Amino acid sequence: MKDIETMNTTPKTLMAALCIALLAPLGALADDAHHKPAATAGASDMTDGEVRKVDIDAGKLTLKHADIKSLDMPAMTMVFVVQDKAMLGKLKTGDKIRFKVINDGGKFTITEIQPAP
Ligand SMILES: [Cu+2]
Repeated sequence: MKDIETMNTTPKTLMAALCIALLAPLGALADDAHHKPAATAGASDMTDGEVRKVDIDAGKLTLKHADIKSLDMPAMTMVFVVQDKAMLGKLKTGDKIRFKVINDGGKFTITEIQPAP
């Protein structure tokens, strides 16, 4: 009977291991946000980008952006939602900016925009 008990226990152990494996990257991500290298102190959560399209009515901004470390996203061109449409008022295609973006329930939302230094 020992063998049957072992057989029954193994899948549970496997499931637990899987759950930990699935949760680990999330924990690592959250942890990473608090341990940024000091090299870019002050602007560590800002990402470089170039404006491709401004849609003030929809509150959307198309950016060609550099790696976004906090979201684990490689460089690409994509559309972002802005937290406040007023942020788009002084932007135009071709502008070089630095921005702060959060993942708001799967919606990438820009919370801050600055002119590139
Ligand atoms: Cu992207």
